[in-house]
This record gives sequence, structure tokens and C-alpha cells, in this order.
Amino acid sequence: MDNKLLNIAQQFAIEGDILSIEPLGEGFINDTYVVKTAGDAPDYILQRKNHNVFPDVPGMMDNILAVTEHIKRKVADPMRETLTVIPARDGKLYHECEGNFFSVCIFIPDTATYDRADSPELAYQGGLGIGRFQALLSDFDKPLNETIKGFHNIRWRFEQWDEMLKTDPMGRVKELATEIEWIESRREQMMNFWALVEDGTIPTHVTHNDTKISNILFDKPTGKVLCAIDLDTVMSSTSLNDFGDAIRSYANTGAEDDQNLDNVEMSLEMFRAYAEGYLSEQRATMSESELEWLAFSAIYITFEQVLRFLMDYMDGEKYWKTAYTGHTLVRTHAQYKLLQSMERQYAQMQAIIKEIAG
Ligand code: GN1
Ligand code: MG
Repeated sequence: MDNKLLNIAQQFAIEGDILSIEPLGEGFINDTYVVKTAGDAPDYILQRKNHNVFPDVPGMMDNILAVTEHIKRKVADPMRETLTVIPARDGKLYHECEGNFFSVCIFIPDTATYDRADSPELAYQGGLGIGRFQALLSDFDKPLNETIKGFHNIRWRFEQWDEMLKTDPMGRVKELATEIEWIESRREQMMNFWALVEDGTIPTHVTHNDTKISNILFDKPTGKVLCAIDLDTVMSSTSLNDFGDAIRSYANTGAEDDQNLDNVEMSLEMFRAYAEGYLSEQRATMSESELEWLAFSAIYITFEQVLRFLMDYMDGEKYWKTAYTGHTLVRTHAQYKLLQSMERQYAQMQAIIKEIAG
């Protein structure tokens, strides 16, 4: 066992003797470990939060505690239907060690996570889960810290983009003329959508902001959705973003970083299944404007992801972990293929939403 990690884990108010600490999953931003303990004590999740991505980890942990406590008061099984934050022994919600920030929560047993949706039933359950997550937080009324500035705010993303084009830190701008045109040709459309959020036509709520399938926990015995995990980006935003970001992952027939673009399309079957789950929870409380723009949100978030991946590539691949040089450009291309597939099928996506919403 890694002694440093053991020492860090022991700073938290966990029960039981630690038997092992092993890496878990393949997070692209944080490092995640499962801490196994002896006897009846629960196991735990230990995370090193990426401090470059999250400049205010204390503020982030305050958000996570407030939101999970709110959910716990409302659900039947508070130990399974949301995360349980374990504070450090000094009372803080994190432990700082050599400039790194760590946090711990309880490992929820008998659960499954997935990297892709291989059945409409799974997509339906995922939609139900995020719909329920938003519904549980619809009366949450404390202010939340903005843990990442302008996270899904395309006006801010375009400011970063313009700056990136100007500074061109890796000298890659001239070889990316095609990709830059993908972005510029959609600038006005995306800004027009965002103007509706800015003028209040589309309302804001407490949202998850990172709803890809691997951030959802499913109950193993029943196959039903259990809860949303990875609450790092819980903030105020339009609830459409949670829908769109989920479609970006559940309905992609390929991988987010597929090198074979033929694999990548948006599946209308998965789109429908996710929308059915989501709307079964949210339809009653959604405004007409939200319903009208729901299908577009998939295009919006997928475009934003193309933009973010491309900017990171221009910046020398610093934000997401990579498995090889140019990984983030491969991701850019694969997400762009998905974006085009959505754009081609937009009329059908809208028709499906209309049909389900009645
Ligand atoms: C990151 O943290 P993780 O792996 O769930 C990113 C998302 C991206 C996603 C792409 C805080 O999600 O916004 O959509 O990668 N999270 C952050 O895979 O930037
Ligand atoms: Mg994350």
C-alpha cells in the first residue's frame, strides 16, 4: 500500500482499519481510489481533486456537503441515494497535503457504473436519475460557489477562445484552420441561444453540470438508477445543460475519443429513451421555453465540448489527462462528428421531445 495515501486517508474520520487503497476508474481530471477497511466498517472513496481545474476546493466541498445534506432529508435511503461526505479529523471537508487537496466519501456497495449506454433501458434510467436529481434540488435555496468560472457559459468560453487564438501558446493555430472554422461558423447560433439564458427566457436552477454516464451510479440488484456522483461541478445553470451533456454520452454510438469516426453517430433510440426518463420526472415543472430548447441543448453542449477540447489541444493538452500525444485533438474530432450527427437529426430530436411531452 502507498504509505503517503495511507497517511492521507488516516486524516479523515473513517471507521475501521485500512486494508488496501487501490485506484478506481479512469477519471480524466481527478485521481480516485477505493479504500477498503476491515470488519463491518464501510469502504470509502478517496479523491485527489485536481487543483488546476478546481481552484477553490474548500468552496467545492461546501457545495457538495450542502447539496447532499439537502437530498438526504428527502429520500427513502439517504445512505444510498446520494453521496456521504466524510470530513477530516480536524473538521474540514478536505485535507491539504503538499499543495494537493483530498476528500473522502463513503463507497456505496452493490452498485455499477458504465462508460457507455448499451441499452435503451439504461439510458431511460439515466434520464430518470438526472430528472430526479434536479427535482430533489428544485427547492434548494442557498447560494452555491461558482467552482469553475463560466463552466457552461458560451460567452465566457468564446472569450477564452479569442484569447487562445491571439496568444496561440503552442503555435498550432495555422495547422487548425479547418477546426477553427467549425467553431466560428457556429458562434452566432450558440451566442443567440445563450442570450436566452442571460435574459431569463430560459431559467436557471441547481444543476449537476457533468452528467455523462460514468458519473451516475446504478443499483446492481435491480438495475435501477441510484444517484448522481461526481458532484464537483454542482452549481447554478440551466437544467438543459444536464440533459444535453447526458445525450452527448448516452446517445453516442462510439467513444468520446473514438479514432474511427465511422463509429460515432447520435442514436435516436438512446435519445428517445433518455428523454423519456428525464421528462417523466421533469415535464410537469418545465417551462415552455425549456421544452422548446431541450433538444438543442445536446447540440449546445456537444459544441462546447468540441470547443473546450480544441482549446486544450491548442494549449498543449493540460486540462484532461491524455493517453498519447494528440489525444485531445482526437477527442475534438470525435465530438465534432457527433455534433454533425446531431445537427443532421435535429428535426427528429425535436419531434421526439414534442411527442413525449404531449
Ligand atoms: C470531465 O470529471 P469528468 O471526467 O466527469 C469534465 C467534463 C467533460 C468531461 C469529458 C470539471 O468530466 O466537463 O465533459 O471530462 N469535467 C470538468 O469527458 O471539466
Ligand atoms: Mg469530474
